[in-house]
Amino acid sequence: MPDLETTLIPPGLAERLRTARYVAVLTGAGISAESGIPTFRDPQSGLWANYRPEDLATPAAFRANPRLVWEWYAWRRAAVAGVVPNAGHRALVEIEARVPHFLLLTQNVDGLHQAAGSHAVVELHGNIRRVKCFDRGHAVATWAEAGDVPPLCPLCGSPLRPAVVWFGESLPADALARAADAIARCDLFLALGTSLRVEPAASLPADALARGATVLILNREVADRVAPPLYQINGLAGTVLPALLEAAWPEMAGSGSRS
Ligand code: BV8
Repeated sequence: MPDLETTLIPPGLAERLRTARYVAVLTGAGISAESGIPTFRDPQSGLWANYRPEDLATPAAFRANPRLVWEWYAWRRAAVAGVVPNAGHRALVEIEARVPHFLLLTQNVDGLHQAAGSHAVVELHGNIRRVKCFDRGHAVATWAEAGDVPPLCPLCGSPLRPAVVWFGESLPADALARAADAIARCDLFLALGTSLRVEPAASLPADALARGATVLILNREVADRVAPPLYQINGLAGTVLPALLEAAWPEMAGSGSRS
């Protein structure tokens, strides 16, 4: 008798994954939620309860109040430093190992996919653990915590900022090119833990569908739907992805993929 979680997975979807030639994945904050990182839809806590991320993650916010924006990112870096990947991240590592071609496009800036062992990762919106200077983009690996806030670039003296893509900033050209190539070539596209509200990433699942790929949208807000080539599952990534892995490759059952 299949257990509840494997019944979560429509049979056609498991077969599509097992026989997929090229799997492209788009992840959002929801895949890190079970590691303890609040999503952008979650209300911010503590000091930041009165701020909306989209009001802080902009060049204008940084120009207006560099200290406030720097300290918000310092708070988020500290929050990310203490967390580990979850079963959802690990399931994607297993899928990458089992399909001929795989590319993971993430909107997340927490580095947890790489920490879990994913290799083919494109950080569409950068990485909060990396820092650069505001004026010239000089990468800076270490800075003095005491002293100027934000710290200043040792090369050009401009204030340091997180190496992430802010609202109103263009995504890196190479990231966009790799995303476009994945859309053109994939036969299965998984949109996982994202509200699909932020462009241009939000359009990727529809683009993949239009090009003939099978698409899964998994988050906590869609209605369950089995309408091949579109599948929607309302569920927890940390539960559904290990179940999808085991439904596609039953030999995985009991391998601890769900722990
Ligand atoms: C740009 C880094 C060109 C910073 C981020 C049309 C075309 C192009 C641009 C636009 C356009 N329309 C509007 C724009 C402008 C803007 C935009 O999209 N605005 C939105 C608000 C409408 N886009 C841009 O500015 C982009 N730049 O296009 O350049 C340009 C240049 C100049 C002028 C115009 C255009 C840059 C966008 C990147 C912004 N940077 N992050 C930082 O982190 O501080 S965005 C940030 O927010 C994230 O990276 C992510 O992308 C987004 C949050 O989305 P999600 O990850 O989906 O998270 P969310 O909380 O929304 O949802 C969580 C989901 O998980 C939910 O569905 C929930 O149900 C689910 N969930 C929760 N728990 C679980 C779960 N699912 C499964 N399991 C669970 N356990």
